[in-house]
Amino acid sequence: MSWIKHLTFAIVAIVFLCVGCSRGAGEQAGDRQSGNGLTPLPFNKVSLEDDFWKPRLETQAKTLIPFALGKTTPAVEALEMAGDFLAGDSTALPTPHRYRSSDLYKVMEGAALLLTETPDPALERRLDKIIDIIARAQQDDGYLYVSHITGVSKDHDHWGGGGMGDKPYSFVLHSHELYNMGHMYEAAIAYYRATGKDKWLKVAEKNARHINKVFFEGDPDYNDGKPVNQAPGHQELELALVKLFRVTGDSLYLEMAGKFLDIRGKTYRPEGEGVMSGTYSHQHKPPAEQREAVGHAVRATYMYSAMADVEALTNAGSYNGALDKIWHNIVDSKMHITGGLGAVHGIEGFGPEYVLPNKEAYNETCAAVGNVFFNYRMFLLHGDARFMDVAEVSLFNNSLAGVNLEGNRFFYVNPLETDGTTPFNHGRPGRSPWFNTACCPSNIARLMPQVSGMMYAYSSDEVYVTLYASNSTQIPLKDGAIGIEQRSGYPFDGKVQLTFFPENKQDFRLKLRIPTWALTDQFVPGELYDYLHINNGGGQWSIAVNGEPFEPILEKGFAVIERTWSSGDLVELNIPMPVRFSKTIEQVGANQGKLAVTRGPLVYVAEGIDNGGPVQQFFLNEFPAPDQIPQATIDSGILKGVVKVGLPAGKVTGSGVVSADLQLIPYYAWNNREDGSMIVWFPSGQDQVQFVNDNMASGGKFKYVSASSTHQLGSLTAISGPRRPASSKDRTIQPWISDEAPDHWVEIGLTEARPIRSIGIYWFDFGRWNVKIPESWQVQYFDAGQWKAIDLYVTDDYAVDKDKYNVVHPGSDLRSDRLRIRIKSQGNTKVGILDVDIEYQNIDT
Ligand code: FUB
Ligand code: ZN
Repeated sequence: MSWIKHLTFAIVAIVFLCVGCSRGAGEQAGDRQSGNGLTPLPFNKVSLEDDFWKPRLETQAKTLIPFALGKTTPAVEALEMAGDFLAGDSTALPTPHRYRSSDLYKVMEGAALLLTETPDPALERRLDKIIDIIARAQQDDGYLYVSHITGVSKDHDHWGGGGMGDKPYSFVLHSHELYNMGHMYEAAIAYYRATGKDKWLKVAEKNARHINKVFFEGDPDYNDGKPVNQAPGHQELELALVKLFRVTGDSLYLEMAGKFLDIRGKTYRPEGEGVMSGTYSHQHKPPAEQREAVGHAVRATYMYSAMADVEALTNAGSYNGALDKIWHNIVDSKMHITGGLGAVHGIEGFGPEYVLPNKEAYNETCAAVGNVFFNYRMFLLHGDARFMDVAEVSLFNNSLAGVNLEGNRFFYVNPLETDGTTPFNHGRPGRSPWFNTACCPSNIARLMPQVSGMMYAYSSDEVYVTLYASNSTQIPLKDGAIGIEQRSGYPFDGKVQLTFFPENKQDFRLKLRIPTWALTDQFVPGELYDYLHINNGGGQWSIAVNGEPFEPILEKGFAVIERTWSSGDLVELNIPMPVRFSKTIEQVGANQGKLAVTRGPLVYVAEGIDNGGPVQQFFLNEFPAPDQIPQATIDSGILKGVVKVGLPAGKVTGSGVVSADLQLIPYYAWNNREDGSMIVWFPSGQDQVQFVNDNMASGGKFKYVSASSTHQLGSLTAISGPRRPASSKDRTIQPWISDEAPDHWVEIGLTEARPIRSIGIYWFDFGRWNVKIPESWQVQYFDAGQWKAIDLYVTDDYAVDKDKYNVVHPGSDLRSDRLRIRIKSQGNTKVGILDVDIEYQNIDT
């Protein structure tokens, strides 16, 4: 493998630097960098002093982390049971699950990152206790996977009986054994950096050596002693191995990351449909030969991140061609303006080029986080600002939207339009307190504290300023450390002041990122989106050094200031943030005749709550000069500090078109006050307004509904009717209620056999009449004279939660005009349903 040739060189070239070491003992080794010589300044070296990120981190510490640690307690309990099992006690066994522990690890990673910034002895003690439990759940040989260790995997009949395989590493395509470990390594590394304690890091290293033996050398206890030699179905371990290399300096881990990338698509290729296809998990070709972004978007971005990492560290050139083409394929044809990736439901992934629906967009929060990770690593690989520009757009828009401002409600799915009632977010029409698959909230928990680590990078005589926010830091250049104080109101204000305090008077090159949204006619790099020229003239970005205007040269999107620096030197960067309008290239059918509004790096939306009802009624056809557009900082309430924008608009009403003042707020801040309508892409004229609520247009949604029984208190019209329940106790809808029996069914006839995307059930239970949430349920479809169970999507379960739609997605193509919901009661009770929501695979291109 060509990259291995370069490894020795890369390792020799590693620069050992201690950048203002704080608590963590892992600092010197942890910051090593090689290859192109660009070193990221770690998050814990940047002290935030701003009004945007710092308050969010305080919310993380106060709310999100304690809340998320509470939610992930079942994973701790399961690990505890695995530890007991290994100690000979099998009285309590965990429920089988493939990746629950990964969510816990991500939350712990987030907690550890915060500890660096804000020491918290109680939190540290809590983490130490969980770390003891994790260490106890690890087998002596290093293996760590609760369901196989305790043997409960044999009871896991979900999804064809094979979600985990029947023994360790027998189904790495979907078992998530390596995915869990990757997240554990990242968390263990964060904890080591934060505290200097290495117990967990040793657990991670022991596991990594075990994996190396089993996968690449052969271990008599696994796979009959033959090397497994197969890449994981869900990427993550690869990038975590690179981190493990960075923190320990042990080249084995970098070598393993390279091997896992290079055997992918060579030693094993799934050849089924859907989640069993080669493209879903990027095993259709070896990564170095891939040219397009396909399949599951989170898995993809984690893999691309690892490729960029390995490339940066080895300089082998193995992945450059693939990364370049894939990156272009994304930004030229598959990325929403919010930085969202993975537009299509079903595979949670990339669709064909230009399929970028708005209402129907999937855009998993994790995929946006992955987009940030990938582009940040591409920046480190190439030193080119356009990658940071994509990372920034994905960070400030789709990723940040993933959590509310209070830190306790989340988006998994991130559409660019909604009517306020469609339960797009895995069963809810707005944010959800948690999810049965909790990858997204836990990803947010660890993303936010990493942001300060993406603000600066450096080489021996260059300082890159890559994201703006008030902070102070020290950067270790070859001729001495440079203290920096940055002041900025970013992302709402583009004025940035940087004061420099070099240890000695010295020469270095300062490189300030000038974002695509200010430097070009586009909001974000790529061919998809262009500004309308109609309202330009917001002013040019400019730089002053010690009060004197300065004309910098531009290098790869960075303004370069090269001089001999003295203490107190002041650089003022001014990037005006006029309100701009963007259009999409004509290949994207969903956005034709539509405009999006941006300001600086932020995408703006209109929400029903600010605009007196459904925002689908408005159109934009007036484009005032930037200085004529009202903009104000909201001074109270949950949105305090957010800059809102007002625009003249037309509004289509039942009695004609009227003028209106449309109020807009940033995309990341939507759905913080109530569930309601939202829109990003506005019709540019009255004719483009399509104000019809498809879901509610007709009285009966289905051709027919029948049931095994209907109690006299209930009615089947709840199921076929248009109303959306407010809660499982909603008495304004007459629910369907069964008679008392152990088993029930409800049958739904559909007008045609269109491909079905999801089925959601809203259970009724108001604590009386012996109506109870059922014990379990299942969806069947009618085929060749028989009722057959649908295949469930790989991460779905038949949940029985109250106050939401319990949504399942078919794991393979499902077209049927007859569905049955089979329901088992908790004993001999009645069961009740307030609504059934069936969504089709129709994409509004
Ligand atoms: O499979 C683990 C996580 O669950 C994935 O990253 C998400 O897309 C969700 O499917
Ligand atoms: Zn997720």
